[in-house]
Amino acid sequence: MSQRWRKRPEGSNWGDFGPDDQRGRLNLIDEKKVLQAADEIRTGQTFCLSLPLDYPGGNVLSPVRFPPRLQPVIRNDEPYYNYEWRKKEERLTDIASDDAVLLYTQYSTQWDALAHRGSLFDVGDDGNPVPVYYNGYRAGEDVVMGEAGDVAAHALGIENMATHGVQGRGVLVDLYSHCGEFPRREVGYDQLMRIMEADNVEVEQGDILCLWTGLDRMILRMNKQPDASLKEACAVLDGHDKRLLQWITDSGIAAIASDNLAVENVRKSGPDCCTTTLPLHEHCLFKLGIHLGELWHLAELAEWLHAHGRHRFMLTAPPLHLPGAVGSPVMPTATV
Ligand code: UVW
Repeated sequence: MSQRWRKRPEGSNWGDFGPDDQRGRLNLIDEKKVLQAADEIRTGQTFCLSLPLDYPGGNVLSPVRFPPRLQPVIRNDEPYYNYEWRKKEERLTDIASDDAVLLYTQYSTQWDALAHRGSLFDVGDDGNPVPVYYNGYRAGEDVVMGEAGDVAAHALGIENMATHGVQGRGVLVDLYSHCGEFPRREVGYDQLMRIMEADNVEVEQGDILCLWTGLDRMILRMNKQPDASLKEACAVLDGHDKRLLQWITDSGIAAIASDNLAVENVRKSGPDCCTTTLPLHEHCLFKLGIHLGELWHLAELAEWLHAHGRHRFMLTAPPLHLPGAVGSPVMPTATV
């Protein structure tokens, strides 16, 4: 029993990786797993699994997240951009530019930190649910917003991923070839197992599961002017399927990434019986410490793997080492 909780959520693994664990299932990516990943390198070819970070473009997918905005650094009261140093001293030929960026950490290709989604839960076992995150870390104490609107996750921030390195074995499941673009299919346990069996895909403990749905190609095709059809396109996992959630628990997957918006379907509300809008997020981020990667660019890798009869690869995907952030852009690289 930890000081942070007397009772843990049903189906959670809180405490299994230590009372103060902040890395969750990333703990399953150990030296042995990295060597297994290295075994998957046969040609040395690499794939960039990030969209350009100004994609998808606009705000169709999420009205509250905006494309990155670059601006010049101000130096001596003027923009330090294409700056001609001869303004200071006639003899100098230097030209210099320096920029700053307003970056919504979850606008484009990203990881969700474990501080991204929590739940009201009765950790004290006294009938009083309180807002907590994975392993009982507290909203307001560990994940805080100051009066000036300054925010920081002092626990479970993205730095816990960054310092791990997030290098391991990726396993790609090609949902696109089975589900297409329209209509959107919600893939539950039965269909996922059928697809993996048909394609001979095996997932082992400590693997990072990558689900290619084809949404990345649609996003790129729309050339930063996406329309609302994106919200109804390509496969998503069915987070309400309890057998699927149980499989995620039993499989020992270290993390899940997809090229879609949220790995699972995003609905305004779920069935009446359900107390969360995003049950797969709750299961992964809150209960099991499984990080979720979203809006990755998997298309070229998926096609290459298909052409070569493979599913596994070395995946290197550390987020920005940005202490206290609850999400981060990521530039994942696959090596085959
Ligand atoms: C959604 O955008 C719904 O998911 P996430 O918050 O994980 O990005």
